[in-house]
Amino acid sequence: MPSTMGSTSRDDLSRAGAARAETASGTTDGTTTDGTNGSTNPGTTAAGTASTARPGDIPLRLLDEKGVRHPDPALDRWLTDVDAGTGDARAALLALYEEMVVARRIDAEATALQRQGELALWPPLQGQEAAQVGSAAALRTDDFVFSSYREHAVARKRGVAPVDLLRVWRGITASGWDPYAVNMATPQVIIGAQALHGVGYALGIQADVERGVVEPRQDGTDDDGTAAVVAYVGDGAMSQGDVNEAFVFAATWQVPLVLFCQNNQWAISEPVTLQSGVPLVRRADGFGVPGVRVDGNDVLAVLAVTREALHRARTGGGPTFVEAVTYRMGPHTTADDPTRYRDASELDAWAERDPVARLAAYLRAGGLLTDDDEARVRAAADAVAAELRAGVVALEDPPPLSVFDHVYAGPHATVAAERAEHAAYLAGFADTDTDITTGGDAGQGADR
Ligand SMILES: Cc1ncc(C[n+]2csc(CCOP(=O)(O)OP(=O)(O)O)c2C)c(N)n1
Ligand SMILES: [Mg+2]
Repeated sequence: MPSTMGSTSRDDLSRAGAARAETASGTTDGTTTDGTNGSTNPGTTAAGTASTARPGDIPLRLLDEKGVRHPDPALDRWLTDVDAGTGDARAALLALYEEMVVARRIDAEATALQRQGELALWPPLQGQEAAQVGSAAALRTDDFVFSSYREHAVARKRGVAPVDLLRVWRGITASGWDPYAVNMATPQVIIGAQALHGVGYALGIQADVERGVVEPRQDGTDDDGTAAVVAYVGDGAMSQGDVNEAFVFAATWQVPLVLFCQNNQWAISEPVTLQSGVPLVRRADGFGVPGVRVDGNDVLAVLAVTREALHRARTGGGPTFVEAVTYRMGPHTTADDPTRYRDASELDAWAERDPVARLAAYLRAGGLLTDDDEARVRAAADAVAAELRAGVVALEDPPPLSVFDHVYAGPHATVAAERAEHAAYLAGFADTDTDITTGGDAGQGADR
């Protein structure tokens, strides 16, 4: 069928999306440009500028862009541990801060490693630290996470070693870690597929509980109930069939799932406004799934809404959709040049909302982050980066033929033929190289 959409009309469409965002809500995150919603949540302030704006369109927020904490009883109720004013509360806040700083440092180191030829590719997370650390901090160890390829801070919080985060990006393995060791699946690159995987796992949790295989936890805390699943998707994934099907199944079966969308404003070079003229959170309503829009650069608000959503999931309340409004400050991947499609002014505007600086400002104002603390956190981040670098450059290339090892669980004639063909090809280099033709275990190795 002939294409009806040439490159010119695609460009026009992108511009139309951007223009629509400008007129609809002032900025691409649905907040107003005059800052009127910068400090308070719906119910205590005017809605956005769009005539069609609804209260739920304004992202819930506890820390404003200057790091000033604003009360919100509905959210504060989920933060009694970090709000307690005790030594433990301070330690918990500092731990969140350290996680975010370390995540950014790992990201910078991985980007440098890619530039130096040590990694094939890297998808940076810079700007999304609060969305990832805040949501991951709400999880129990027996919960299960399905993510895309950008959730490095979530993976770290689950216990994935930094070097394991990078294995797959070095191109030496088809995976990176044992999912069952950390209750997090390895990164999913098929956009949105992990939403369905999440629903399936959540159905399994439900079935285990119904059959008495697993007892829901009953400690008398807000964390009580069954295990739950968090599936992370991007804004671009929201237009995938898989995600929409996941919504339908999740709502039908009322599974213990949090579908957590990091709306980082871009799907590679396509702005979110191109695929939706209204906030993504409104889509949840159409599936009968409760939706909440949160400032994804506010780690406290993210922690609170994720805890509430997980509580609902654990206690039979079914799925929740979270739209965390954030921003991808770097390129889509190291193979991308975002200056080709977005203005520097946009990045500047979002830099004002930097999630790490925002939490630091809050902590400093309360005397919870001293110069010594900052130095310690930075040193810890540098140490992780140094260990990461040393670990990555020491990773050995796998034997070339091992690429055929795990295509199927058992022997397969086509794979065997391809393996033999490639072995013959490699044998052609035998006199120019040391023996690169050996290796692999012909099907059943333990390569990760
Ligand atoms: C099914 C499918 N279609 C297309 C792609 C190519 N692709 C890779 S990343 C990407 C954009 C995804 O954007 P978003 O969901 O917003 O996630 P982000 O990269 O911003 O974290 C696309 C279209 C893919 N990997 N899978
Ligand atoms: Mg995106």
